Amino acid sequence: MKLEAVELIRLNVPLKSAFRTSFSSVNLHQVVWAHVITDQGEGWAECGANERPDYSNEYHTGAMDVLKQFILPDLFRLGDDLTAEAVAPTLEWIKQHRMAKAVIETAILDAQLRGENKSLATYLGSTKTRVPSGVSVGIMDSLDELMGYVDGYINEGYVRIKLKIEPGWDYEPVKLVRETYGDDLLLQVDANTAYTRNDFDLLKRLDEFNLLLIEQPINEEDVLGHAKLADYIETPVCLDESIVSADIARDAIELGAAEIINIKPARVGGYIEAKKIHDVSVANGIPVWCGGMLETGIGRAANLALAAMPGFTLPGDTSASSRYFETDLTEPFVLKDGHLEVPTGPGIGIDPIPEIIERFAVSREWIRG
Ligand code: OSB
Ligand code: MG
Repeated sequence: MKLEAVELIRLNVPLKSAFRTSFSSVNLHQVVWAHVITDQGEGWAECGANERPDYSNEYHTGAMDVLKQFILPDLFRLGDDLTAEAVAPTLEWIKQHRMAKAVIETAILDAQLRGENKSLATYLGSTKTRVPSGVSVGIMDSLDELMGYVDGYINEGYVRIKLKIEPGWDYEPVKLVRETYGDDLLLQVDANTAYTRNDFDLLKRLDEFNLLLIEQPINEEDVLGHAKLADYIETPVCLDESIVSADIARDAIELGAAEIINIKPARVGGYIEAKKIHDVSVANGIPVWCGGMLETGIGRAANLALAAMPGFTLPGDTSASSRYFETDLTEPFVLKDGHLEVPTGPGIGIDPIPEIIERFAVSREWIRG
């Protein structure tokens, strides 16, 4: 396969409601897509980087810059030797920048698989035809507002609720949700690194609520701190931000820091590395689930293929399009009986709708080899 041209598209897609985490509040999904043209056909992918370097060190214009200056020239230079599998080894000299690497590897993989008439789910060895949907619920201004959203999601059929927490918004909201819906509700929390090693007693108070897990309570670089916390509390510690590669996953598991892992392909450099994390987790008896970055249908389709792998034994943040957007950029993903169907078409199995790209695109730029 040969890379002929790449279109980088910046999109601003309105969210139905503001999504607040311990690190930001957003009401617009500002995102970059890669649209690749190869001699075998085209491919699409969504970049996980946020507008600001608040979830990880990556951000839009940074990702676009490293793509244009370093990543794309190297991939054009591969000529006929381009394959999705060759992307990561070619780019290994570029430190980190995993979200930028992931978007281009995924778009190339989409083109490659479309050319082979094979679905991403088949490529990954996925076994399920549908996956259970959880929903990630942001920090709210009041408990009343929170309960309005949680109630709506439960009525729609979401099978698991994840509450975003931060100091001052933890014990009370979790207690209220647990007491309102009872012990059968699958409930978990995500702190996005908002706590420190000094907060272990505060986090231990959550033990009474029988949570599925607590996600990334402290700094992403403090893997040992998470191991200490995992010893101290009953709630299983799940890592998100800390797990940027299969090697780190292996080490975090051995340390006892990762009792569960949230796999986000964007964060780890793409679906090939994500599969390796799945494999090392399964080999060690560690459950995994698929995280999200508020993706449009283009990113969501690929995440569903991953979430259908056998080790994904917990519901993911793979919600329906309607959880985020009035208008998605693909055919919307619809919740059926608490599940989303895994696309079966070639590649990511779904196409963007050109008129809707035009509606939300703020810039489109072509780069040629
Ligand atoms: O930590 O999982 C996270 C969204 C943006 C950045 C980080 C996270 C999230 C979510 C939402 O929790 C997941 C989703 O519904 O896509
Ligand atoms: Mg998280």
